[in-house]
Amino acid sequence: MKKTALITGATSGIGRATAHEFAKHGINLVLCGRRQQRLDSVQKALSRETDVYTLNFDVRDKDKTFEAINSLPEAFRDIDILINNAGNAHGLDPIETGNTDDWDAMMDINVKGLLYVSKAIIPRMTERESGHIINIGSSAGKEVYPKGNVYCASKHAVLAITEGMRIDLNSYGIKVSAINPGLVETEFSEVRYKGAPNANDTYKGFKALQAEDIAEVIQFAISRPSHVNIADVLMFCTAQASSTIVKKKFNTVD
Ligand code: NDP
Ligand code: 8X3
Repeated sequence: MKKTALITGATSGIGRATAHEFAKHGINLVLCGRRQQRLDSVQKALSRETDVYTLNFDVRDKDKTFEAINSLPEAFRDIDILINNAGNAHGLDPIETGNTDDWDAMMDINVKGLLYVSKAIIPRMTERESGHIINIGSSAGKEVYPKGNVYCASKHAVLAITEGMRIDLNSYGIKVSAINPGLVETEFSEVRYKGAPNANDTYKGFKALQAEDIAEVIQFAISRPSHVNIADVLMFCTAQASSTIVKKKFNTVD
């Protein structure tokens, strides 16, 4: 029987690449995001390969999140795979000058949004005693770097929540995994730097991970036999050794 995956943040970057990867493997898709045109175009591209349903909601809005997920038609209601991916960094400022709206956005989206989506999906997984939840953390969930403060905190929280989920859902046979990438070339930097013209300089001078690299690892994790859980993965591009050590062509340490 075909499996169904719900992916948050499927309009861009890692989420969209995962949707493409899953479609290749015939997995039915529920694609979530706020940008309807993007959802429509991903749906159009993938509908030739699999069944696709889209949900437009902001994960910060608890009621809308539950409303959207509870509105899924019967054919998409049983989610086998949940990819909690929606999230971003907002700003890169030292703590003393940090912007409280940025802090709210990161905690509300990356942490509370992930919890709301999970809360809406988990009951049908526990009922069926099966499912796989993959939380997209970050290397920022494993180490803290200068000016990373609140983003790092949000991703440390994602890691703690992942471990808590794995413990609490253990008796139901539900797999819980964290995939934690380092630098991935997506719209992430545009969002972090609020569309500044040099936002994409982040990825200059080295070959960053691509969204497809992460999607392939996610596909690997969800395709393991039922007795195998890939619990935690830290992924870097070859040029990256840690959050602060990146070998760049003209500039070895940033
Ligand atoms: P992108 O900016 O390319 O994608 C972010 C996605 O999240 C978009 O689809 C966006 O959709 C969605 N999203 C953002 N805010 C909300 C919201 N309030 N409600 C619903 N959806 C939202 O970035 P990435 O693909 O790189 O990021 C995906 C995940 O990977 C994030 O959790 C990020 O922290 C993590 N990550 C990224 C790394 C990187 O270097 N790029 C490294 C490590 C982890 P829309 O705007 O349509 O709502
Ligand atoms: C995104 C990677 O290094 O910008 O999570 O925190 S980093």
